[in-house]
Amino acid sequence: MTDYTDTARQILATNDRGGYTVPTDRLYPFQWNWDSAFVAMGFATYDVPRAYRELERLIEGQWADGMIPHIVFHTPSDTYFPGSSVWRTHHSIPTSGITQPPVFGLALKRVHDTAISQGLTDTRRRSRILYNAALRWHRWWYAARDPENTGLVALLHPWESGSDNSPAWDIALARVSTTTETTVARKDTGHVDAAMRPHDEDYRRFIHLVDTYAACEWHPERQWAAAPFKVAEIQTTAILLRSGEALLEFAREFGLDSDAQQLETFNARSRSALLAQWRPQLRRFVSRDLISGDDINAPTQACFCPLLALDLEQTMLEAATAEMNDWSDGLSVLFPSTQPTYSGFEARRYWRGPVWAVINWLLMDGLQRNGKDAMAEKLRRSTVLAIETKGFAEYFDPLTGEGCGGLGFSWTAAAYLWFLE
Ligand code: 2M8
Repeated sequence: MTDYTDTARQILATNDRGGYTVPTDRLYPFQWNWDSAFVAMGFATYDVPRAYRELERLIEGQWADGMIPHIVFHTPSDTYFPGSSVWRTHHSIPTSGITQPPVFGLALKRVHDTAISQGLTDTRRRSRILYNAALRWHRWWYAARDPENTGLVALLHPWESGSDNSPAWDIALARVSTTTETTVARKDTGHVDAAMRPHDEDYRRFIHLVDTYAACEWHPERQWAAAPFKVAEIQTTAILLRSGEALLEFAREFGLDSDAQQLETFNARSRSALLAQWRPQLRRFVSRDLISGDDINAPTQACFCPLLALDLEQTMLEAATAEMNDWSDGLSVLFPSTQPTYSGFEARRYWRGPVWAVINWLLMDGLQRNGKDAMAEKLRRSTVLAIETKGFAEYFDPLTGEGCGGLGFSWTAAAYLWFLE
């Protein structure tokens, strides 16, 4: 065990708020959905019961309709905007009203498999409760966010992608009004350099969307009808499908035939829908703007996330990995969240170029699935080196390798622990 493994564990311990982990102190003082899924996999490398606990605390916030919200506000804090009063969700445990990428099913499977291999007691019971929650959430995704059964699930808010201000949303988000009845009192720029964060105008649009959906009382059908931002998204769909595969394995293990049948239908539909988003001339996958009906051609990391859940035929695989190699040329750290030669690329501004350890985790998984082990290893080494040189930053500048955003960051620590396994 290296010193950095100890440091990574120490970061998770410091960010522990009683069975759940905040992404980092002050900047993000609550429980975030996909952060916790990654954190659970990090905990699984040395403390499986704590890994279960992370997921159990997250589903305390699950809604009656199955949605697992993107933030659970377990304990009040005034260091973050937008806090629970802005969301107006009126949920018994305060939560936000939108969701985040469903890494949960995938994380649960890894925690479960580790627990089984260690012969831990109570594993099946704990996994079964979490499986039920995950399945309800997947049903919500397909009912609420793909009402026409296309196989691609849609996002109604950029925050649902986890890649908040990605250039992928530039065109769709520009249509959203900047007017809002809420006072936009940002706290993030008091914690980190404003030049690394989304612009004020983005925030006004983010909050306009919150106002719009709060006015729909967070009812999925009313939101679908009112949404001024609606993107059928490939990264989220790929994650949903990958987690759907994990849930299908659970359903079979638990002997739940009708669940298994339903999951097979969900998975098959998403698999063919994702494949249809491949664009050979671009050598990548694309999302679709459901309001304009157009492909979203902005080159971002999401374009390669379908590898996570698809077994690509050779020509596609070679084309996608050649494209990934082109983007990586001359960088200090891989893999950039936007193609460095693209006009919208910004090396340090949040999701517009920087490297995120958890995205590398997903890309590595997809590359390994498709037999591209050497490339996966390149990503792994690059991430580990960046962390060992610059610390457990929220993300990294791909040009200089500099650590940016919040420090002592939970998902970077979790990724490091997983990468060193
Ligand atoms: C960032 O997003 C939040 C809003 O959800 C924010 O900027 O306030 C994103 O990086 C997101 O992917 C992440 O889950 C969250 C907490 O780490 O921070």
